[in-house]
Amino acid sequence: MKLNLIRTAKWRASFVITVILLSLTLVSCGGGGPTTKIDVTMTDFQFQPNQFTVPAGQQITFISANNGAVVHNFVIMKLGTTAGPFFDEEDVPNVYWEIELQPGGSANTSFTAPTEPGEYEVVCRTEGHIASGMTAKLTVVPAEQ
Ligand SMILES: [Cu+2]
Repeated sequence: MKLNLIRTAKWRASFVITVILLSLTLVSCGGGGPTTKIDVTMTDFQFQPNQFTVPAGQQITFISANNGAVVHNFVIMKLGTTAGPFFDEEDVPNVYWEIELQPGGSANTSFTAPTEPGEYEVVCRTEGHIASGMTAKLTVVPAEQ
């Protein structure tokens, strides 16, 4: 009887641990599915998170805060284009959508996701920030019919 109780307790503990591990895995993968809401924190010099998946052509709510000490931008480059190692004048025509946030600033706005599915580069165009690693990836997937 006592042994059975111990076994049950052990089984419960391993079950709880499994559930916790599973939920952590789901959270760290970001769920994988497309979302119509992007909530991103900008710091010196990162986007957190730095991967987004949205449905093509849909209105995307964009919520962001700049927790850094300098100006940051969220710049979505057009499909098939890249800003390269630094953003300069010749990259301007390749911008799909962008927003600039002052230090301590925040935004609650929206934009229309590109209609063409694919992987879009996201960068911060403030000088030197791409080199510092301030990039992200926007994946556009076909919208559900
Ligand atoms: Cu930046």
